Amino acid sequence: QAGEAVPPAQRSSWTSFLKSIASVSGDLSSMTCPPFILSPVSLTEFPAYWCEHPELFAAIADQNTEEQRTLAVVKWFISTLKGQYTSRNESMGSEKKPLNPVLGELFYGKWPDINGRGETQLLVEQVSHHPPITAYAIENKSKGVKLVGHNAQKTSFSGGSIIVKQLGHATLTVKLQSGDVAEYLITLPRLRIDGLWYGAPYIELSESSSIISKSYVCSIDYKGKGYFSGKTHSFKATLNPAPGLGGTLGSHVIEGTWHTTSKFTSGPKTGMEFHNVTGPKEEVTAIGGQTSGEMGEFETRELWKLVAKGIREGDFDMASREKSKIENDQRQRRKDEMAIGTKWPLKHFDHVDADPTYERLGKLGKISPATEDTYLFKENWPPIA
Ligand code: CLR
Repeated sequence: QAGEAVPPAQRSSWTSFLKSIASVSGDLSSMTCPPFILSPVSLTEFPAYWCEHPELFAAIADQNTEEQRTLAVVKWFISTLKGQYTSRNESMGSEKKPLNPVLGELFYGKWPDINGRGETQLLVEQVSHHPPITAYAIENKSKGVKLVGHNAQKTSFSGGSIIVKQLGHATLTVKLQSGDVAEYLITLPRLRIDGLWYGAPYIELSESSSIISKSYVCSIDYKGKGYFSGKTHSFKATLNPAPGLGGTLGSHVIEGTWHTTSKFTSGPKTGMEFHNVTGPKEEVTAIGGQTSGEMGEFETRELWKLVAKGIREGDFDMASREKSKIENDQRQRRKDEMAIGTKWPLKHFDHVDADPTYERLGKLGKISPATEDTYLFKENWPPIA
């Protein structure tokens, strides 16, 4: 039945929300939703999903060959998907609408050094509001592993589902003992948000994404539960040596479900387990970016404190009052900037129209578009880490 999972008092507003998303496509972030579907977490916290297995991120540095390193990168990547795409269902019962970050919103965090894996730092900045774009950097300095990326979404509505095309990409770099730097270009899968009719949205991944370095092209295909066969959250990763490198490097195929386990199904390791995320994950520890160690007014958990409290405690009047205050303040700031002809300065990133790493590696994997803009990290970590 329609709206089965929706509190009865919110059913009609849920139905009108569904009708409106069918007509407004492009950007869902600023649409008004009934309270039951609101999450108290801002999208600036999402990049932390990239490192909920800090030991796998660190392990990328500990490999001896390019083949092993590539497998370690793919294993870390696949192991992040469960958190990225199913964790709200686990923590809140369904996918929810995150808080829409304001321009300049910041989130800092870290994962501690345990068992010699080194400390990993996280920095996130909302670099655009219309459209919403989030940039992030994650670095384990002692291991020399760093991920820098940005993402935005383009949404449309099809067959009762929301289709989310992820825009943006990430680059993972690893400092090698030889002094060289290995680079991996990471693109992102497409999402389908199903279960809307019932008021219990969840994500399925579709189509494909890539991980490309100068030695390997890894293409990952995603499939959900089909009408005839197939399991939810299935994937198949195919790793092939980059053009011209065949013969020296091996090919591998890995299959499984990204929220549980997978194994090698072709290549020298056939039959061996690849990834396993049935165990615990490590959530990020949020830290303040001020010299004092405190959180500034634009840091996510400080900025949204009262809105989040309202949503968590069911005080939606307070939530919407506090949200309006933030939005009005933003409008005023933009007006003032217009009046004096200035622009909000980004703190940690510089926008560039083309990303040479994307162009160079993207060509090896024949990905489209051939070029993309990007946000270069200024390497200015906050004083407290
Ligand atoms: C953000 C980048 C992360 C992966 C990720 C996971 C969930 C996505 C989110 C991204 C973007 C915003 C998103 C969300 C799921 C629902 C939400 C698409 C891609 C939309 C804006 C809210 C839709 C509202 C319904 C749930 C009613 O690495």
